[in-house]
Amino acid sequence: MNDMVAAKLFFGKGRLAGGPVERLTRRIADLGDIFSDREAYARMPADQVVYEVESSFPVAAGTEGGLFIGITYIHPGKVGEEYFMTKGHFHEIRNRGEVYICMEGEGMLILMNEDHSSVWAEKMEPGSIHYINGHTAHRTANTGSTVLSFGACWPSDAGHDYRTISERGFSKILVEQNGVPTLVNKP
Ligand code: S6P
Ligand code: ZN
Repeated sequence: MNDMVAAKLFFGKGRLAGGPVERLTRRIADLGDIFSDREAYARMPADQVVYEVESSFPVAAGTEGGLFIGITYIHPGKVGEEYFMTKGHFHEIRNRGEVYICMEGEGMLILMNEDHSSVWAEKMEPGSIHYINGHTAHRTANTGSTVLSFGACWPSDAGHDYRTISERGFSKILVEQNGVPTLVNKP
């Protein structure tokens, strides 16, 4: 058996274990291009953790037909009225889809079509399963007061296009309005 293959992983004590797992942490300082309220962003502690991702890559990146798995943990918080969220991306190979399964907390999966003309959102709650079509940018936001965690599974040749989102953003942002998560046009 290929010893690089993470044949079986366990989610225990709130962490992924049992195979080779890569961990990354995104802090406020890493997310300068995603939050809309620049003044509120400047007031945030640069080292505050916004989200963490644990990923397992059983095959080499670019392998056609393989799958990667990961768990994302988004901490509760806001920058101004905008909820803590992931950078968001299209897949480099645009037609590659993905599945998310919410494990704990509450949040929203924010989706945008390829020409940026349409943005919509699905509520995430423990047990909700989300099919993300190819050609669709995806980003998640924590709208609750506890950690939002969700599992993800995506094709190992999908790749990530962060640049398009970094340059143009999503055309709508998710903010709290009267206590309710609301999509509004990007200012
Ligand atoms: C990968 C998948 C997730 C995200 C993670 C962080 O295709 O969609 O594992 O990587 O939720 O989001 P982002 O946008 O910073 O990669
Ligand atoms: Zn993805």
